[in-house]
Amino acid sequence: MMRIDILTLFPEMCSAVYSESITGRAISKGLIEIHSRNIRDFTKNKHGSVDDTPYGGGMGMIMQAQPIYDCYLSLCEELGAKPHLIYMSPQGKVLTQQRVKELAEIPNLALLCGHYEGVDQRVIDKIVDEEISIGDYVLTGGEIPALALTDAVARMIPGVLANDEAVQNESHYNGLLEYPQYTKPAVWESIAVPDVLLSGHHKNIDAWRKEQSLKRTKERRPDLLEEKNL
Ligand code: 4GS
Repeated sequence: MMRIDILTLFPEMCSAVYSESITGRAISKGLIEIHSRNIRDFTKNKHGSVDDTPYGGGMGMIMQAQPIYDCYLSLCEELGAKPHLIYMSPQGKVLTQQRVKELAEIPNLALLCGHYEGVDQRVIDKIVDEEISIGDYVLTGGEIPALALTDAVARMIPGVLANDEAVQNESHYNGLLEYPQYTKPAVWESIAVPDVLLSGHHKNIDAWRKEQSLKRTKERRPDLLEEKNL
């Protein structure tokens, strides 16, 4: 079974999110284990602090190596193995659906969440296997990125989603954006659903959806098409 461990200063923030909805159900069904480990529990500082000012000067505080390292070692001990440790940071490679699929095959993932201005580079160099960013913008902590990655990985595990089609048809699964979707009523605010969807002609419906996906991708994300053609 797959297991994900989140190394964080805010374990309750993480568990509050993954205990709900589809990830919560996946945990109850025994399809995935998700845990959070509080980095602060591993401080050896008498004040319980986990950060200090940067050498060389500059703004803000830096997370110290020792509590992170000891938190990681205690996880390794509990697992009886080294997990694949990912540091969530804007310096990492931007996460893609392709990488999500690959990560879903790794039995033990651990996600390190930074806070403040950063993490002492020495502990990153010593234990981190991979750095991943969820996008080119800056958050206040790595928890939301870790939860985004956890959510994306969990839904790739067989049995987590109701039907496998839900996985297959979605945006980015085949490198294209999703086609537009409609539900009842057939006319709303004088706006009708496209005729083809009411025709019952499945070949035509598939062709229309494929064409809409391509059109949308061309208009909104031409970069995805270029990537596909490479
Ligand atoms: C991201 C991101 C991020 C960077 C954490 C500043 C606190 C913050 N992490 N993808 N220090 N984007 N991290 O913004 O992963």
